[in-house]
Amino acid sequence: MQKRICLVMTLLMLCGLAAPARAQAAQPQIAAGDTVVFGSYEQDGNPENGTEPIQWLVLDVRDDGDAAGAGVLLISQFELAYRPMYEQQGPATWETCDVRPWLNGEFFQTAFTGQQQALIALSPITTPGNRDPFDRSDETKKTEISGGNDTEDYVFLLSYEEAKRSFYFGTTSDYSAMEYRLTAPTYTAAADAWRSDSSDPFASPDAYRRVTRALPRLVSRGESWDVALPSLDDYASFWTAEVTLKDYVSDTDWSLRTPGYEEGTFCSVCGDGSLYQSGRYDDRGHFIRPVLWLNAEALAQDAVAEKATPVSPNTLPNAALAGTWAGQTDQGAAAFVRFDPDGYHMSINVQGAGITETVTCLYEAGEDSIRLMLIGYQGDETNMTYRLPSPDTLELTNEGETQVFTRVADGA
Ligand SMILES: [Ca+2]
Repeated sequence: MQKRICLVMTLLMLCGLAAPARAQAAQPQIAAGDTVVFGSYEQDGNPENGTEPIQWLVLDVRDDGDAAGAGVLLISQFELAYRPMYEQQGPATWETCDVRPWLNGEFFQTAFTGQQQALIALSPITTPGNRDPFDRSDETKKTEISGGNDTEDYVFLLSYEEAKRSFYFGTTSDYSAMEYRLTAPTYTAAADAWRSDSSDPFASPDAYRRVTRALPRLVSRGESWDVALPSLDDYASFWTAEVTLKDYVSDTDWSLRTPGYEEGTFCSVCGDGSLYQSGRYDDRGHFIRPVLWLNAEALAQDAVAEKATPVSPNTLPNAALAGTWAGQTDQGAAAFVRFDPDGYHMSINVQGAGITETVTCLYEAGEDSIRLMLIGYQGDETNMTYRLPSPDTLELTNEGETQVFTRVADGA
């Protein structure tokens, strides 16, 4: 509790996650954190209604100033499949595992049209090795588990290092990064995992949808796509609902291509977004989130790939709250808080007194109240009241303590 109050009463600025609020230029602007719709794959458990469009999260943007080299790094928002990394017991690396030929063969052929395939880069892939940092044996006897030979792949899995660094989206908080790694299997993938373990019928699509409502989801607008962001209640439901994803899928780890501490094991990302570095062998299955570099040209053609527009579940009852506000922490550090005009994203930035930290939050504002959920704190929330005694002054009151902030230019 102390930590939460401290983070809130210290403040911040940053537009961190707020990429969606960025001004639109003539060409579609893409930034890490955006959502892209590209390709399609069976996801809703009903093959008769065809495949469903794939929702991708942008992890990185490469702008080489030359259209041929420009591209966006995409990871599927949801886990699209449940497959063993390799079926036979024995040493395997990314190069020799079973998921690699599946991603670059059946998945590549099924999920993308020929036109789409032509816009996916053939990426040079290097997989770093791994070694148990807690190995107590003599330094000279420690052996690194090899990541295997370099490969070239259209579709691949993230390495441990890529997963660790790719999900910050402008924050400096490891908790925020963890949170952005949250995912869930599609209904189809979850049902596959369920059937590998049980002969009982799996949850209904509606019941399953309720336990995955914490995740942003595509909504068709006819000619274009929106991505509906979860409300704070929906977001908290990932941990706090009476029935959660864990009641249907006990283990939602998604696999990485980096070896674990033993040959034939692979690192993964756990259901709570933390990284599992020691790896495990499992011939039953792991959830798969495909990754690829998409040529930037693809986004200029709506029929090939499209950026989805994020839609906030909130409105802002007092527009004057939006913007960046400067104050001070108890320790004298500069603190900035930024409320985005979408009534949803908020960030806190503290600089000084030995602290440099940017964290992102979700918020809901009423006429004089603010409900704040720190991303990465498993649905914990803080409630405060606010006053705007002048257009340039903001008073925030939390547990009887009031702090005063002054408006500054965005990005100051
Ligand atoms: Ca379907």
